[in-house]
Amino acid sequence: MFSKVLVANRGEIAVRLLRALRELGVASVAVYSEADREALHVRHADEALLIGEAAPAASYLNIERILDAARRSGAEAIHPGYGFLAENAGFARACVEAGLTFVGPPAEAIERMGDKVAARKAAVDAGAPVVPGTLEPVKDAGEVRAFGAKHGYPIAIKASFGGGGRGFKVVESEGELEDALASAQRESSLAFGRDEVYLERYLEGARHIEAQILADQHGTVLFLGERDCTLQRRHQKLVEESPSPVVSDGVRRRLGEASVAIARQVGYVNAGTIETLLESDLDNFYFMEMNTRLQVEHPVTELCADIDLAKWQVRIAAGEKLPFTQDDIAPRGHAIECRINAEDPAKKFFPAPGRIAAYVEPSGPGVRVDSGFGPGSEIPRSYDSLIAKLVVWAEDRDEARARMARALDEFVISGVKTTIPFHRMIMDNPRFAAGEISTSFVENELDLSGLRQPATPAPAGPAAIGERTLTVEVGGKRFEVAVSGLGSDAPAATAVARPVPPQADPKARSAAAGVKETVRAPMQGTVVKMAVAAGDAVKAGELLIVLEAMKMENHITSPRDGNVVEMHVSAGQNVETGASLVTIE
Ligand code: MV4
Repeated sequence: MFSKVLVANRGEIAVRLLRALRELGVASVAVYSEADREALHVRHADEALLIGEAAPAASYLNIERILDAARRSGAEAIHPGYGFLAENAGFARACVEAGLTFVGPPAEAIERMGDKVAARKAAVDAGAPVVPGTLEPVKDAGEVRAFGAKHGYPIAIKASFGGGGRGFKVVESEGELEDALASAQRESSLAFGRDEVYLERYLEGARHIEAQILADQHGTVLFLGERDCTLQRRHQKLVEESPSPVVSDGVRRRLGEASVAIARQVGYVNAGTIETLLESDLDNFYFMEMNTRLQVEHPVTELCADIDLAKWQVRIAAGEKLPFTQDDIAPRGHAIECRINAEDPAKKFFPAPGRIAAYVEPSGPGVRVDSGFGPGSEIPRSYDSLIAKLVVWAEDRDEARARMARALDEFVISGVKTTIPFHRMIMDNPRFAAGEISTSFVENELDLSGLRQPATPAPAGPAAIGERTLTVEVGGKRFEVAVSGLGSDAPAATAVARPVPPQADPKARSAAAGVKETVRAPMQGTVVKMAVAAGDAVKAGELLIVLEAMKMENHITSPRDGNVVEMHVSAGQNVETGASLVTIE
């Protein structure tokens, strides 16, 4: 076993890994950026080293600075966590060249799976089912047209070096194909510096099922069960569970065999995840890609399989042998994870960074909280918005849902808006309760605009019992007033879920003569394409502008039929949320 390991990450996953090292009796090193001087993960390590400024490129993504921190501290191995450098084959290689152990798969396996076309070939070679599609990158629209003629529509265009929904486009018909291809290529080069794309038949109403793999250096490859990650929004997972409520024993057995075969095919070692789509018939699954890291949602597998994945990652990297076989793996019960993000679910999950005021974690039977923050913590704007993962285990799914609802009610976070009210509503949603959702559920079937954040609890102490003091300004003069019946007496989260009202046929909304309507930017971003010009006649739903935000392209369409009377922006321009884009009359 190593005597000292460096954790090249931050937030909840750094805390998770530092805890694992402490339990293993291995000395730990944290690294932190200037934005994370007060961060919780720093306090969980035996020593901590500042590696650079807040910008990820200057710190958590900076290979040289991380290797230097390892040298300075005398660490023998580096655990990358997820995100940042976790799936960077160059980093894995640089570790080895510096005489350090990378706690993860061999660089060759990361590289092979990072190329999604090569990954599809590996899956085919392993005899696993892959989504019908190309086994080479496509170069031009003619190839897409030929694929459509052969396999029909819709078609999925995907970035060969992509992930996370970037460079992913669905083509519904031949007419959309050229624009979609160009858009996927632009998005892909922007996000990944390469514009190769490939094609798949688009599977409608599919579920997102992933398989957890754990492999040692001695030829043991285990399947530890599946996770259902269907509940997402814009490719951001929100709720994960294990087992999947819709995976039969037969599908599970085939999924496990296929996943192990794929891992063996690429010489995989350490923890990894095979991502699949399960068709709406709930019988056919298809390999999509492999994630060569420990995933955010690994705790649901840990709770059901009763295995500590983080500790096994370190032991495997140190050369230890897995002491069990596939026959010893018998996942039990049901686990659910909710991602508690600093985001406002009523405002399209807009990031809500800031300083946490009150923070009280739930506890009690079957509850686990993996958190990177606490009372007074700052959620910096520079990184993702994950505050904590709330994970529960129970004997069955209904008990797990009830336990999660109870734990969500106990969880107090004030000072920043969070996804807690969203999750609380989901736990009672009849469709979720029945396990009947697809990947479009959050976007198409929920109206979240009425979701309310819980009232800020009154501060602890005598004031919390009956009375608290507020400062009010009346006519510019400040008064101290004692009020009662506020704070802790206020109702808890009122979660309102209403079905989305049927959309009026946009075509029926014809242009009311002389009435102007200005289309505004739904988010801050860069105008990358102007699809119309002043004077053009447009139809409801027609593309007006392509707005790139957070490396994703957003199509801004016309709310109704009419004429473009004014363009307020031009290509290349940066716009703020709410900025006027196009006026239609
Ligand atoms: C698909 C698909 C249907 N058919 N591929 C979205 C991001 C990328 N990782 C893969 N994605 C999808 N690929 C084919 N051939 C549907 C999705 C998809 C999706 C997949 C998993 C979880 C959520 C999703 C939400 C929308 C679309």
